Amino acid sequence: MSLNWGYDSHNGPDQWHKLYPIANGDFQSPIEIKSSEAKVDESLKSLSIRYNAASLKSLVNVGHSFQVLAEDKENPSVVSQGPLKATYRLNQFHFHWGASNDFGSEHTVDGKGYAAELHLVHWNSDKYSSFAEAAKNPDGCAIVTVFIKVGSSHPGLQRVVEALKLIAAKGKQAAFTNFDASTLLPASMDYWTYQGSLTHPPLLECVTWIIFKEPISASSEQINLFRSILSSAEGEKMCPILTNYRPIQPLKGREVKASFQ
Ligand code: GRE
Ligand code: ZN
Repeated sequence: MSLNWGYDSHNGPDQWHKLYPIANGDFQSPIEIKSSEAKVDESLKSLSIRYNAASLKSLVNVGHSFQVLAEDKENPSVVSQGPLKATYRLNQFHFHWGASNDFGSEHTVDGKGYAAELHLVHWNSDKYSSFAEAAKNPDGCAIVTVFIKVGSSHPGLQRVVEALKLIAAKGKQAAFTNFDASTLLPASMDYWTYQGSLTHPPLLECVTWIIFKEPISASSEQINLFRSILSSAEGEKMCPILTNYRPIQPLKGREVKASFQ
């Protein structure tokens, strides 16, 4: 694998194990959710999400995707309850997508993928002092996940996609404040949960995944704008990020729980 991992054939998901052997570990993500095999768990509490619009700060092009970064020290946005035994702070959110609207989500449900997938990435601030420290532990991170299907335009997402022109090239950053990330959540709080990993290097097995059953809709124009951001830096040959999802990984005996019947 070349110096930098990515999603091309020479540096993509099939190559990652060479530098990150945990790629073949027992708790890797994403997975296919088989809805009929998910175990309904009556003891799963409903999720508590308390997002604070003031905690979002900036938008950054990280070369393989873009991220909306949160201030996670003071007045953080948090998630707790559900399968979680602690309070987890929002660190950033980002999306995964594909070259066409037929695929692009990382997780799949009963063999079906969605056009895109939103990851709201949180870390356990009751036990750890930073995202980096938390990510070394199985109870370190919680990623709240929302599937995105193609349909009507999403008003909450519109502010995000309109700002992408400010960060077209790798390494660019722009202010992105006063955004209520809860506008990106579906109406139903029904979810699946399982224990897994970050879906790109370093692929650490630190994630309690919380995956909402109900997708949100975005227009094909909005998803097209994801595909307009570049993996190349300013002045380099322009290279749009057409795809950035990892294929599904083996379940290896893990249990997927459902919060709903
Ligand atoms: C991921 O989703 O794979 C991820 C993060 C944050 C840091 C590293 C990482 O969400 O791999
Ligand atoms: Zn992700």
